[in-house]
Amino acid sequence: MKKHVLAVDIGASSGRLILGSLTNGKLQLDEVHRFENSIQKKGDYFCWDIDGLYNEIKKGIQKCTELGIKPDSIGVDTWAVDYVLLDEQGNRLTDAVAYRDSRTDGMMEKTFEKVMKERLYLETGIQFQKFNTIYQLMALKESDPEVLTQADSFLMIPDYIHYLLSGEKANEYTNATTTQLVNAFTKKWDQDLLTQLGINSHMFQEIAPPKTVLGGLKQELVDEFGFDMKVVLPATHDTGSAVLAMPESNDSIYISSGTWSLIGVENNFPICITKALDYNFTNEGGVDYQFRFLKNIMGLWMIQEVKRNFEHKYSFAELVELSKSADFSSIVNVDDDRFLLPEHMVTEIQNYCRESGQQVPETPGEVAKCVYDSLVVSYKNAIAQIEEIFEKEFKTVSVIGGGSQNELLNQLIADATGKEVYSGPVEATAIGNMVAQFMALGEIESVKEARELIKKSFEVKSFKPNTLK
Ligand code: LFR
Repeated sequence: MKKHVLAVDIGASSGRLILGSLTNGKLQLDEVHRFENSIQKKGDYFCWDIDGLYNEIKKGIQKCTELGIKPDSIGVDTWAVDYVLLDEQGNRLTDAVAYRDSRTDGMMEKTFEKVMKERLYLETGIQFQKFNTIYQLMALKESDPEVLTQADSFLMIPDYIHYLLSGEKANEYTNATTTQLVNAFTKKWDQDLLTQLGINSHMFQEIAPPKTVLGGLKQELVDEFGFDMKVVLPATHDTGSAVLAMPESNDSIYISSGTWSLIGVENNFPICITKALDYNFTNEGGVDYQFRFLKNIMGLWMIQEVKRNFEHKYSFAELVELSKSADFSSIVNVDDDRFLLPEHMVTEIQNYCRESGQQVPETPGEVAKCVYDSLVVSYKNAIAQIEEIFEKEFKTVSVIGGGSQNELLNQLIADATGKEVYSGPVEATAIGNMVAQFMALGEIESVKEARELIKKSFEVKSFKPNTLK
């Protein structure tokens, strides 16, 4: 019988349940359910509506039964770093506070008073972002210390959803690394670090690698849906799943393009040298203990917010078209923290231009052009840093994920870098999630086989540079 896996892929602006099956030697995708996601202010903090997300997942599973399909397994991936704490009965002690919330302001500096920055990097290999879980936990320690000491379990967002589905608790490895609390060499929670920071170490679960079968559905869910399926850990960090789905090439730099642009290369060991620290590159854990040596660039979040500021009057495609006819050249530093969660993105971009003595964008086309051009400047800088660290030139850039559909951006990257750009697969994250499940079910043997299958199944487009550099 043909096997079906159900990939639950939740991003900052939407979530999807996509069925995957292997048909005639190709991977086939069928979207069964899609829903909105966003951060909302709850009390003092911006939070994710975790109960709402879980309900949407249940709706999606229900839709499978309506289609007459009983998937063999399910696995969830989301953005990284965010978590909930549970008491002994499995009740939530904290809301799912969103990483863009300002509670972590100043926490990085306070943490460095207890642990040297260099030591943190040498042992975890993780970039310094003020929203990393480590700083979120330090913020909680300041605001609600008793909650932190009382907590029985720490689960990241996909871990928590897996727990709601199966009743089993585990901290999945790829996402756990983004906490900046996992030792990059032992792949275990860094106990010394936890002690030094005074973070309750009992709440952490065993770290489980992707492809682990957590168990089946909880009995009450089996009764509700009328069938059981395996709950399988994919790379629960969406970027880990996306990069797993990258068509193979040793000479390519990837950009996993979505709300964030994650730009880097795959590597089989962590690079924790001073230059990587200075340039703030990360070494996030991947499937089969590969590492993603990459950098976070603010990404399409900026254009999503711009679209919202113009009250969704223009679609993404229209913003691209308008930008093409704009005669405008101001550049902002997209990686400035001021763009993480500004009250109004367009105003923030305008203020930046004004403060830096540049022309201020006024029309939607000018604002969009400013965002695209500025992103490309940041990509180009990151590529130069990667090439400096690796002491080699990479020949191509592979853009994967939803943002790879932006052909203007792909062409701008090709033109700015002088490298050929490949785009696709668009659904990289869901595909990566699925192939991990298929590997766990014994349907796909290895990552190599998975990537060959992906290459055969999905279209990849090429963009050649217009000005050879
Ligand atoms: C992308 C992503 C990035 C991570 C950021 C915050 O969706 O997972 O990899 O740095 O979100 O969690």
